Amino acid sequence: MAYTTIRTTFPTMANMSTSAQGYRVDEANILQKSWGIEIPLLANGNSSLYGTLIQDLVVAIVYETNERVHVKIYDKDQKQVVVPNSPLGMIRPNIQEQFRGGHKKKNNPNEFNYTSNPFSFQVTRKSDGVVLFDTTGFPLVFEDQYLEISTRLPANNTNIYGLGEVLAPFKRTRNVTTLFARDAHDRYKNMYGTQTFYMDIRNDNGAAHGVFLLNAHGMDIVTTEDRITYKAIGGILDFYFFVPQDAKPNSVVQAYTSLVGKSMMPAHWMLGYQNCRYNYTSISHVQHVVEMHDKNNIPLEVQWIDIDYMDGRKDFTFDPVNFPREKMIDFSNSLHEQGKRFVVMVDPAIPVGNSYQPYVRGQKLNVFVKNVDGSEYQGQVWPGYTVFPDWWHPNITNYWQSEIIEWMELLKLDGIWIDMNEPSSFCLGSCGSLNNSVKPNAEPWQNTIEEQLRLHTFQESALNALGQPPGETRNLLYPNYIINNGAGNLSEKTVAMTAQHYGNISHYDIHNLYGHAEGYITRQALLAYNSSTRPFLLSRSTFAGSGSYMGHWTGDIVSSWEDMKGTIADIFNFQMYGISYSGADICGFVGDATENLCTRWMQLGSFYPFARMHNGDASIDQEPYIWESTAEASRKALKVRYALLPYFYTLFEESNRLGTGIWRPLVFEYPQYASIFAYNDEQIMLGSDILISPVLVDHAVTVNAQFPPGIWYDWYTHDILKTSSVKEKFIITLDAPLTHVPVHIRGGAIIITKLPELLVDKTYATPYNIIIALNENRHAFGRLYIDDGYSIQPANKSSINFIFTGNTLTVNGQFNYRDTESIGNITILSHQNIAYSVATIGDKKVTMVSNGTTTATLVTDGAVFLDKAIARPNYIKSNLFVNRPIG
Ligand code: MIG
Repeated sequence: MAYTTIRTTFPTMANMSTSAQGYRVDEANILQKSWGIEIPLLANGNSSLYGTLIQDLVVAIVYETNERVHVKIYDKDQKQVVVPNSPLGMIRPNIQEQFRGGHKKKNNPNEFNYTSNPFSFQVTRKSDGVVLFDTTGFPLVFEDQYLEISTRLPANNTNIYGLGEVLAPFKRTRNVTTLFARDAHDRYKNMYGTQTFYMDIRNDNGAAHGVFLLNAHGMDIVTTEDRITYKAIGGILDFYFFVPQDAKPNSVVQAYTSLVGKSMMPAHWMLGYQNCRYNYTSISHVQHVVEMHDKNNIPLEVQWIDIDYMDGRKDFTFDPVNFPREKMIDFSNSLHEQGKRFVVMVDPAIPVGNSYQPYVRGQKLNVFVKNVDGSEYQGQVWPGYTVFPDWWHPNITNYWQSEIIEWMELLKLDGIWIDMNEPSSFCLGSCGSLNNSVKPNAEPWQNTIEEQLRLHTFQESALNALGQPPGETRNLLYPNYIINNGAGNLSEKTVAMTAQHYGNISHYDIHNLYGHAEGYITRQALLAYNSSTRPFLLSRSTFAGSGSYMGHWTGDIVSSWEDMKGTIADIFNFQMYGISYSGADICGFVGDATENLCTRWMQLGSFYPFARMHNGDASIDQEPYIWESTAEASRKALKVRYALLPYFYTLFEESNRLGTGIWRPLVFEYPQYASIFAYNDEQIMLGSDILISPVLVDHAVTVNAQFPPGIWYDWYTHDILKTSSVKEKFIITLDAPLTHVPVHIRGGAIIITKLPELLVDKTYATPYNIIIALNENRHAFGRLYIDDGYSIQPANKSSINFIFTGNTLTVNGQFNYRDTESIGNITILSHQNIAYSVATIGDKKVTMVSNGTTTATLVTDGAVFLDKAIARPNYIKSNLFVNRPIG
């Protein structure tokens, strides 16, 4: 089939294949196992839609845990390629083994039911009898290269979140989501990573559940008001349903990450503000940029360098003129002397060349991806023709570890940034291994359009000529069902689908796992380099569970108001996928930022879980000191971030242990108001206690923000939000002049802060301050986690609860971290006038400084420590209130 025959419209895409005959249950052969049930299915006919029909299927149902049921529909012969065990670290395909822990039907909140002919199934939540997943009326299609299944949704009652990576509003509406890793940032189209998890929050009662399809093949997922249809081009239908007992959205995220992995624990410094751009022209340019941050009193914790430092953009080399080796080493040292950190980019593609040692060494170990004929697959990336490390090869750990360790040691790096790992390749097929007369210039865009087309045709026929791997019956290059890939054919702009990985795995079957696997292998390398401190790794491509290895940034967003707003939904999504350490290029990558945009973006980005400015090679400068209002706004917003570092860090510890996100949409925290908050992807809850209401519109100086009922305190002024001004849908208009970003504390929270300094360590060296923000009942609660901030296995940790009730602050928990962590100020925010001004700490009477109205501050003189003493009953006691409302 010629390239030109590839369809660009998708006639079947939005429709289900209702004409399919489906399957029937082979009732006589149902097996009740110790771990669940196995239901054999037989095809009802032999006609197929897009490939070869698979006649015999098995549906295995396992009630795996008290909050999850596993429904796995697979081919009886197990010929379909499933998500491989390694290097995923997830429990994979051996079903018996996988199911051994199962059989928890009695306690399982789900019930699985099926209809025999045509086979369909329903997953029902027992507690309220609500059907969560229902394939009734949609015949199952199971072919070697086409799998289709649909579930019915109750129209107007569902809110679907997830299914990415996609640039779209947070609440998914009528849409086709294509999942096929691609080097592009493109609204509604497939992007860098693939995430097949979704959450459904129901409007009527706020109950949430989650659904995960473990399948790494390319697919389209069609969502309409009353249906979700999956259309995958391979693998099996391996579903997990998450129904936690309390049906809360955050619990669904916890249940999902219990399967795929919890987010990695960042070190303290990773929470600092970071700077980068593509096209810093020399090391002295970068030095100047670092100095300018200092001069302008803008905190800078980490300076990054993009591929600019490389010689000819080859990994592990230095541009001899602009970024010479010695100067790079000096730069790294000087950053470290200033208490700052250094991260650089390493791309997966390795340039071909017999004098380039990383290539030679990889060849010796045989670790590069192959063509069907066994020759080296040579694509094209920044440095010209390149090979691609095969992360599944048994020698790969050995290879990548020695390259990475040497590099880390040489530059004393604090982390690695992995880009282009979709994987991205600029030509079609193994263009580098073609003969010279048809080789294009090293960079395709140096050729004329006519030349590019001619080369493309040639590359395509060369790719076709390589043929299919031995024994392959599928059509890997031109599957009949054409997913809505933004790049066109599956092999465009990436490694060809017939390229071979270790163990005769075709790229077709693991394409979506390439970046995830690189992340896993790179993390192992970083751990081999330094096994005691937490590795730092940022990846563009991700898969389910990537968060336990690495962080993620959202790629090449545009410096526009629309894209700035879009980062909120993007980051909400990645929190839900368990990749908590995520962020977007502050002030945008493509195109030029303006002062207003960058000022507002710094206010938003100051609260990204991963807060880094990054800029494109052709864009004007946008560092926070470039414009006056931006500098001012950055200093103010980053002060809030740094004050909140203990709060952020505690959230990250919870994310690492429980799986919950750092950023949460209001609907996750207040699902009881789902119908009101469902569409809100403009405000951010930082954990449960801080609400950020950024300005997302040019020239706006107010924000129409939603506030759940209750008491909210202004971060800066401690003013109480007047609930009487709450209008329809809890909307309150807040003042937000250009350099101000509204931040509120939830009444009922105790927030532990630090005094903001320009570096994370310096900030951490200040005492802990306690903000007690009372609710209507004059209660408040907060938690603080402390460890050394960098160890993988910290020897000493403190996990401290702060409870305020009955005018007494009770502090309890575990106090194993050092005893010298002192408490500075204790501030009480109340909705009632504070009348008394006396408190005791231990047996000391202390005076509270009160403004006579609703706030009071207790100054400890640094004599109170977060040690066991503070946990004594009534250790901190105050008597503050008259029960008289304000006014
Ligand atoms: O194709 O390394 O998304 O952050 O600056 C461009 C250069 C390659 C894409 C990344 C971007 C990075 C750029 N890279």
